Amino acid sequence: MQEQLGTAPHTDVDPFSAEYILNPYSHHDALRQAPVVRIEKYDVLAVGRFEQVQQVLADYNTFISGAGVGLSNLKAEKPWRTPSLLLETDPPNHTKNRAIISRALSPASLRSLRERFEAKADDLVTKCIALGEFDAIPNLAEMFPMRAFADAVGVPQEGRHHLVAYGNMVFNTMGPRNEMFEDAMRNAEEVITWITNACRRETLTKDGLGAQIYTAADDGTITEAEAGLIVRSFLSAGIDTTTNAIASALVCFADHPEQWDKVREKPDLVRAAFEEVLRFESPFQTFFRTTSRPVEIAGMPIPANQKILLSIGAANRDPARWERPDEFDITRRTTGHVGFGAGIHGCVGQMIARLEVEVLFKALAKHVRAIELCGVPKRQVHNTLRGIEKLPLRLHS
Ligand code: OVP
Repeated sequence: MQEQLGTAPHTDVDPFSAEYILNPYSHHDALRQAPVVRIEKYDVLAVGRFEQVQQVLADYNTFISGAGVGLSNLKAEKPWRTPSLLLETDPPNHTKNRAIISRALSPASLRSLRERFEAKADDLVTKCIALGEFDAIPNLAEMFPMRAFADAVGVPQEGRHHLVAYGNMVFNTMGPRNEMFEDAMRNAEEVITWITNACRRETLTKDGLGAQIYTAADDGTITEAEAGLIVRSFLSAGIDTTTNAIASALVCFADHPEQWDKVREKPDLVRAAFEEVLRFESPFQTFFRTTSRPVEIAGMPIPANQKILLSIGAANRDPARWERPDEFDITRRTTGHVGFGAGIHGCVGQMIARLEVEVLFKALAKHVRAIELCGVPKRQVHNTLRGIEKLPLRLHS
């Protein structure tokens, strides 16, 4: 008789149910009850402990991205778009493409963006103050990346709202085919047409990050089509993530006015505060890897070709890794949080994300004494992102 090795305990937690999404933190203990758990509803494995999430992210040869980072296996099911040349691919192709986009996002490349971001942040904050009570999602959290980041990439002004819709498509389709998935894809054709056009060399401004990717096509390192797909990654990953990070940061500071006071007194704390926001309310809550071979996680045997859900949100609040994990504290040591992922697929845009948030919140610190919540924020029910749909605020100057 064959002895059964340690098997993953089953859980009926559904990370893609509205109930979970509205309050993921009350379900994370169930995901962290063992190094690996089996989610019955989708018949996938999940890791939520910091140690295992870290381990899976580090071992990119065993836990691959090339079968997609959503629930669906892109090698078995036909994907709705050409897979990303960065997110949904493995070495050696990943390595080559990553080098190209890394160069465009290098510190030297970003240095020249700061002043332009500062002017936009100052202008936007002044306007938001003048609005009195306003919805900070369209007017601030979306508006800033939509101006700062989209200008930096060099995409057309006209139709930029498609960027938010596209982000919703890309991130919601990482989950199961539920209502959120279908809702996000409702207008897919029109959105894809706009995005595809925005990624073309002829459409992009001559001096932006997008145009910089095409220099790799000019020297023959990649094809013209590959350059377009790498530009598409900017537009897929660069808006909704930052938008929801900004929205969460606003809520954190509205809920913790004493910590906003600290930032106002010492605006250089903004960068540390942002890392705590990413730990406390990780925008990219869940994604998947797929095993390329049979492997063990903490002694539990896992077959090849197995989808594994990584709960970034649970790892970033794992009590085994963090003291007072459910407390928002901008003075804590946040080093090692996995809000930007880790390893070879770790967020390639993290420096531009940090720059955007630093500049925006420094402008807020300069002009705004208090961030007042004028109602309960309305959560966005979203398969992957920790999203906010409506955020009634007043900024007191
Ligand atoms: C957060 C990310 C997310 C969504 C799309 C892509 C990347 C892409 O490369 O298309 S990283």
